Parts: sequence; C-alpha cells; structure tokens
Amino acid sequence: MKKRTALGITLFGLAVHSQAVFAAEELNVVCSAEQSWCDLMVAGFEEQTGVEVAMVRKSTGEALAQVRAESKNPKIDVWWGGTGDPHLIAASEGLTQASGVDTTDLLGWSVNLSNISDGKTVGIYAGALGLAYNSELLSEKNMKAPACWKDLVDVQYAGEIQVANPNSSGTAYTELATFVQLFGEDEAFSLLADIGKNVNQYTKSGSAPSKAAGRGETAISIGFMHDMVKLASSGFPLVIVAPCEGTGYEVGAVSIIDKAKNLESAKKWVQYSLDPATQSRSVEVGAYQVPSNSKSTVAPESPDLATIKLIDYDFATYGSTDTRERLLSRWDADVKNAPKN
Ligand code: S7P
Repeated sequence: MKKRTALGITLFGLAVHSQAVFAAEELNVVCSAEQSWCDLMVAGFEEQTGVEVAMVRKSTGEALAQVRAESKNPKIDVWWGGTGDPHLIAASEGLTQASGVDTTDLLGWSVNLSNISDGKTVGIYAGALGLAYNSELLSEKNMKAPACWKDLVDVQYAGEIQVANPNSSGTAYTELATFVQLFGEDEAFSLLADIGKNVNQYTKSGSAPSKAAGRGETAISIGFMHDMVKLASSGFPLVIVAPCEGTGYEVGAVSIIDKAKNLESAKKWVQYSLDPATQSRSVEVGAYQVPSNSKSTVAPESPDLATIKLIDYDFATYGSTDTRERLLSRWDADVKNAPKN
C-alpha cells in the first residue's frame, strides 16, 4: 500500500514536470500589414521558434485604439506592421517598451524611428505614397490621366476617386500629413476638401481603394505605391503615378507592448522581423516595401525611393498625439463632413 502511494506521487511529479517542459510559449500579435504577409510572418516564426502565435489583423489606427484601450491589461504582446506615426504615438504615450534590438545593420530611416522613440519602435520597411488609375476605365470614360495631387480636384473625376479614412487607416493619415507638409495646413485642408467632392468612398483600410481601382470599381485611388505594384503585377490594369509636387512616405514599424505578458517571445519576434532572411521573404506574398535591414534583398518590383520626389517627412511631429488628434478633428470637420457641391 505504502509502495503504491510512493509510485503515485512519483508519477504525479513526472506529469507536472513534463507539462512545464512542454507547455508551448505563446505570443499575441496585432498585424497591420496585408493579411497574406501577416500569415507568412506567423508561419515562419512558429516554424523557427516553436512559439505559438495568435494573430489578428487590424488597420493601423484601429490597432492604436486597441493598444490604448487595453493599456492596463494588454492582450497583445507585439504590434507588427502599419505606418510608423501611430507606433511613435503609442511610444510617447508609454504604451510600448524598448526592445533592446541591435540596429547596426538597419537603414537610417529605420533607426530614426528608434531614436525618436527611445528604442520603443523601429522601422521594418518603407514605401512611398502615390496615385493609381485604372487605364481601361479612364479611356472608356474619356478622362485625362492625373499627374499631380492638384489634378484630383478636376470635375471630370467627380465620383471617381477613392481613398481611406485617416482615423482608421495609417495610409490615409500619411496622405493627410503629406498634404500638410507639402502645401501648408490651410491649403492642404482646402485641397483635401476639394478633392473630397470627387471622392466616392472613404474606406476603413488603406489598401482597399487600389484594390477597388484594380477591379474597375473606381477610376483613381490614393495609397502606397508598393500595394499598387502588387496589383499591377497580378494583371490589374493599374498605372501608378508619383505626383508631380512630390510625395510623402511611410516607415512601417514594430513595437513591443508595455506590460506584454510574453516578453521574451515578443523580443524574439522583433529580432526575427528585422532579420534579412525574414525580410527577404516578403516577395513571396507580393509585399514590395523596401526592407529596413541593409542586408535584406530588395525586390526588383519595389518602387525605387531614390527616384521618387520625396518630402523630408517629419516623423517626430506627425507621429505625436497632439498633431494627430488636431489634424484628424480638422479632417472630420473640413473634409469628411464638407458639402459635396
Ligand atoms: O502591407 C501594406 C501596407 O500598405 O499596409 C499598411 C497600412 O498602414 C495598413 O493599412 P491601413 O492604411 O489600413 O492602416 C502599411 O504599413 C503597409 O505598407
């Protein structure tokens, strides 16, 4: 009887021990890039580390809203992808923490984000903003091809332009911040309101307008050129335009959430997402952003940022809470709710 008890205790001890050894590490990720890229990143990470990842895809503004709402008890460990400004805002509000990652091989625009945020976010890719038009629809409707931002106010484009809402979309916030930097705030808002007269829909997601243009549901879209390249190289009749006045760009980012419950796995993710081997895989899903690690392979399809007239985008200013809140309130009042006539 005594013997059986001793054996029972030993077996119980073994069971507890093996549970501890085999309990899988976990990681909760909010991903603000395209779904196919998010899925590829998760599969690669699970394979490489054995960590089990639960991932949800959200537009950048929505991801920021979730991180803010859960600040006392975060469900997310790491936020990967999406434009850098909201990542910088999260950092300045104390919602993210430094990852301690080595930035030696990273390009200047990536390290810039890290410097502004005391290491709480870092750049993973870059991409320029532009226009695309559906060439078949344009010739069918006898419309001229736009070459500049200001061309978009022309009445010939009434109901033919689609762009996202900057409250939810990082892409559209980049557009808003770009207009303010290019034209000055008052002119930017009057231009956006005039273009708004031709807008058929403000979408939630930043890549939706170019997908709609590809399918011929709208003639013109505003968005990131790399998203347009993906559609054009899949056979959609899209022509991509770098606007004549110049344009802004994004630095996509990765951040570890403050009080992350799976901190070690989150750090592994940041490391993994900056690794040239990981970054070079983005072409597998047609993600043509420029990668941030100087040792990563740049796809030949990626828009060459050196040949595009880029503004000197002020990430510190446009990635601050005050500026973003003020510009979004004004956009709601002056652009979204502006009369169409
Ligand atoms: O992965 C494509 C991409 O354009 O999506 C991100 C974008 O911020 C997420 O979409 P929203 O505009 O809806 O927030 C970009 O960072 C990225 O390049």
